[in-house]
Amino acid sequence: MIEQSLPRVILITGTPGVGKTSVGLSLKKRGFTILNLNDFIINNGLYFGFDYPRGSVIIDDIKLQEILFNELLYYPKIVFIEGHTSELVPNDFVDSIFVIRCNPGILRERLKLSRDYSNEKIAENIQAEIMEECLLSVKRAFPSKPIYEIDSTNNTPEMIVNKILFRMQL
Ligand code: DAT
Repeated sequence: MIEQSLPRVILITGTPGVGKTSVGLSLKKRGFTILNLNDFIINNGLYFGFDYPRGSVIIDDIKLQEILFNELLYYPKIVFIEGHTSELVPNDFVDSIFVIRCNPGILRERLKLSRDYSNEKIAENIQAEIMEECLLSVKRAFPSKPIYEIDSTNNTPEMIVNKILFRMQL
C-alpha cells in the first residue's frame, strides 16, 4: 500500500569504514527500516559500469533518483538511508543528515582489518575523511537541512544510534 505522505528520510553518511553499516544494523535491530544505498544501486543496476582503478561503481545519478523516489513512496513514515553517496537521495524526502566521522589513524586500522582495499584506496579514503568530503557533499546537496556530525572513534554503533534517536526524538 502506498503511504499517503512522503516518508521522513534520515541519511547516515560518511567515508567508507567510519561505521555506517554497523549503525544501520543496530538501527535495524531496534526495528527501524534501513536502506543500504550501495546495495540498492547494485541490485537495481543503477550504474554505468565499474571504475576499476578506483574500485568503485559509476553511479547513474538520474536513474537512481527516479527509481529511489518511486521506491520510497512504499516505505514507512521513517526510513534511514545509509551510504557514502547519500547526497544523491532526492532532496524532497530528506529530513536530517548524520555524518559519521572517525579519527584518520583509527579509520586506517579499520579499513586495513575489514576491507580488501589496496594501500592506494586506503590512502584515498583517509584523505577523503581529512578533507571532510562527505560532510561537504551533503552541505552542498542539502543546504537547508540539519546536518549533525557524530564521532565513531570512541563511540560504539549502539552509542551512535542512541545519539541519533535522541536527536530525532524517536
Ligand atoms: P562503513 O559502513 O561506514 O563502511 P562499517 O560499519 O562496515 O563501516 O565498519 C567498518 C569496520 O569498522 C568494521 O570492521 C566494524 C568497525 N566499526 C564500525 N563502527 C565501529 C565503531 N563505532 N567502533 C569500533 N569499530 C567500528
